[in-house]
Amino acid sequence: MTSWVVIRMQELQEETIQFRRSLEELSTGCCTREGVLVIDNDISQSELINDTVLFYNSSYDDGEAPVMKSNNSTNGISSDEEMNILDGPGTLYTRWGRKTCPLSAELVYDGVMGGAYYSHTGGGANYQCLTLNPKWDEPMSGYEDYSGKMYGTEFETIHFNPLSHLQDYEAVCAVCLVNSRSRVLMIPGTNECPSEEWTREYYGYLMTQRYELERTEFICVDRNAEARYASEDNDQGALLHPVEGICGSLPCGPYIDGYELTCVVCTI
Ligand SMILES: [Ca+2]
Ligand SMILES: [Ca+2]
Repeated sequence: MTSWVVIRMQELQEETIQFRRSLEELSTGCCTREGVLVIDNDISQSELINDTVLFYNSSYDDGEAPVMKSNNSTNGISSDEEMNILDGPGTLYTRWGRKTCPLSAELVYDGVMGGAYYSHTGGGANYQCLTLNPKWDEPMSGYEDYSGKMYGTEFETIHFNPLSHLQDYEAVCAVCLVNSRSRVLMIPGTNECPSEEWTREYYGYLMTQRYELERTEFICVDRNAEARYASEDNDQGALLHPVEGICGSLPCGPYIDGYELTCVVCTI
């Protein structure tokens, strides 16, 4: 038998923890809880525990929170973990400079930062979060001239006190899954989110490759960045430098000439 349950997801702060808690509340018959979940019709404890709850594409009423339907027909799969993966539209972001995710998100995978060599004019401009578990499909040994090249990504922060201890170390990264918030925003120039409705996932420094080198992109690197173990040799590769604001073309006053820009990654 298939029964449909309509669940309205509202603002979730610390969503992972609260979502799990709210499932318990739902299973004991609780129907509403402000800011967590509102369930429109009854769902029994056995249905929640024994059946996998699958959330299909959400639809939006005018001005309403996303509405999700769960089909709790039995399909033999049942776990909280499954529910967490499927519990909403969700979103993903890359946490540059750390190999773990904050409590507000779940780790999808961690890896090392990669990119094109700092002086190469071709290849990709964007930094990558490379898996530490690569799989191959008919690779050919040796170098081929007609190829792009992927290098590791080193901190070049010797002149920037907050990150100077990372000089020449290779940066790590993590891809993080947010279950219930569905929009992600990186704001350059601040380490605070726009309002309390937003969840600050992480904050840090805006970084890119030095202005005299080839162009990469601007990314937000965690304030407490980590490096790959024992990677202090100067291997070069793609590089990470802090970004200074230049006032004049930028409005002076809010921006101070030569100050290194902060950044924040927020979800809602
Ligand atoms: Ca290195
Ligand atoms: Ca400076």
